[in-house]
Amino acid sequence: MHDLFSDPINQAQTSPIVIHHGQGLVQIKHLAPSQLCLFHIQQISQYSPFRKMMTPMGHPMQAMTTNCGIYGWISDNKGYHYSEIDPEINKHWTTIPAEFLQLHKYACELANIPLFNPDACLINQYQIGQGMGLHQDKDEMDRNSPIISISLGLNAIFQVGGKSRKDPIKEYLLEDGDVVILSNESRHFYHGIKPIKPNPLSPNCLFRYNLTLRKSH
Ligand code: MD6
Ligand code: FE
Repeated sequence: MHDLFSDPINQAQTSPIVIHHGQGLVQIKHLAPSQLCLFHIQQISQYSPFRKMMTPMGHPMQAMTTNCGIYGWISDNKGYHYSEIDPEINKHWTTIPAEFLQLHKYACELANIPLFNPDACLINQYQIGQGMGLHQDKDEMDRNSPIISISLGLNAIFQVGGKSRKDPIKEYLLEDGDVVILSNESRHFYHGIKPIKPNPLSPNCLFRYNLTLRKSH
């Protein structure tokens, strides 16, 4: 079958590099075809627009978010949870594009982790200067299922600590097209994104996007 990743031209451009950082944290460099992913994000955000969620403490999150999949991650007066309905439009979220699922499958194979079926894809959009505070992802019913994350656009510094907020933090550079997998122990680690910096060599690149493919139920 012809697909994105069996195309020799595409493979020659991307030639992914798998880096095992330990404790189930895997980074795959140059995996995602960025233009195609950005096209899908644009389509998804025309249906379910990017919006600012509130934290349970009542503060707005810095990044804007939307979702695709059976479930979407939202925050409202009930706190953080997954919902089948996008409350902005009162409709189901749109489906996860086939190419995201293909990318997810390929990333699981390369990282040698068991394949799972994502039912939720959270999309974050960061402007320059915005970041995300240290947090653990624990709103999923199956908290042991890995999370696959795809970085697009501007670079980010990904901070990863441990199971306690006080644990020492390591920093990893995430570039356009990089995939990160949090599995095993690292699935439960605190992590965050430092404020995004502009790229002086690409002054027209104004955003970073992050897709996370999850099994929420
Ligand atoms: C981001 N990522 O990269 C934020 N969570 O913008 C996350 O919060 C994240 O990259 C769980 C698993 C992987 C991640
Ligand atoms: Fe997270």
